[in-house]
Amino acid sequence: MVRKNINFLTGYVGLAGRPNVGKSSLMNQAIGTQVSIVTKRKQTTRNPVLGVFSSPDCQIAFLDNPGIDFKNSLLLNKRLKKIAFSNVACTNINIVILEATKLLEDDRKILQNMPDDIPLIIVLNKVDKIRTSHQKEAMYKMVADLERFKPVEIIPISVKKKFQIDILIEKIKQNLPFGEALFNRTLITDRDLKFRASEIIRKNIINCVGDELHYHFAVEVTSIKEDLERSSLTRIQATIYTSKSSHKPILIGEGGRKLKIIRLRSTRELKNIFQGNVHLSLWVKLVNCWNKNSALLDNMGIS
Ligand SMILES: Nc1nc2c(ncn2[C@@H]2O[C@H](COP(=O)(O)OP(=O)(O)OP(=O)(O)O)[C@@H](O)[C@H]2O)c(=O)[nH]1
Ligand SMILES: [Mg+2]
Repeated sequence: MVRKNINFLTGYVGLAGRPNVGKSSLMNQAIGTQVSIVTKRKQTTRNPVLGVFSSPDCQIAFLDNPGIDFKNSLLLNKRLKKIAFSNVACTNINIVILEATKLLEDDRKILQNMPDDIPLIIVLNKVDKIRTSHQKEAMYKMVADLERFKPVEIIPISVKKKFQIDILIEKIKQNLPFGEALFNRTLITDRDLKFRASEIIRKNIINCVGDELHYHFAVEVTSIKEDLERSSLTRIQATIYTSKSSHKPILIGEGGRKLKIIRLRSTRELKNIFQGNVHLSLWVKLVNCWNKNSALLDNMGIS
């Protein structure tokens, strides 16, 4: 018989919601470091990312998921939706994140599709955007409307202002089962350095290019090697896949200027992860319709 540790609370918490509502921001804030990339563009998260919060009396394993978009019919998007829903089917608690300023049809659909047998917390993020009494009233109406999804809690928060994150953690703890820690208490994510490096590069590309490119590129780190001659130098090689030849010059920029900015910004962040100097080489490669190519999506772990 497996004995439960009655002094320790532990479990998986799934994060679900439309793209751009702040799922990754919330997880990073809760665990106190950036393990999942955040940008102002939709569908930043493509692969689920585990982020572990550990304290003396509990361990919460957050599962950050891709944003769920019911309208986009691209193969990439269909896979992201499937990944997100399958990940919230095997958790101890789920959190659906909404924006406090609006409740959209997709929010309702997501709530309707959440598993009935797993406790649900609804979080209304970005309350810092609520300024007028009219907006406040609309949010109260929204809360009343959301009661029919039978959440165990509805909590307004602002990740940006760090408002009520501690209360959310307390509510999560109240709904967690007793048990032994799931992971070593020093672990913050199960994602390897290749994945984390490719995500940092992807974030810096998203921030440097316009919306027209956002859904049309992917990053693969092909090699990470320690330099044997120069200690504390890591050499990283990565390929940026793009689906249209017209996108290549946009990514590279005049005289390679854009790619240089991406490389410099990424290198700065990679130094923190690799705790030393980093030399990053980037290549841009044309792969027609990579986001409709099931073999390539499989390779990137989006299956
Ligand atoms: N004003 C405000 N902005 C926020 C807050 N939380 C997150 N954001 C911003 O919302 C944007 C999207 O945040 P993400 O954390 O990437 O959202 P996401 O839900 O993970 O998005 P996908 O990965 O695309 O599904 C970023 O620009 C964040 O800085 C908040 O509390 N207030
Ligand atoms: Mg995200």
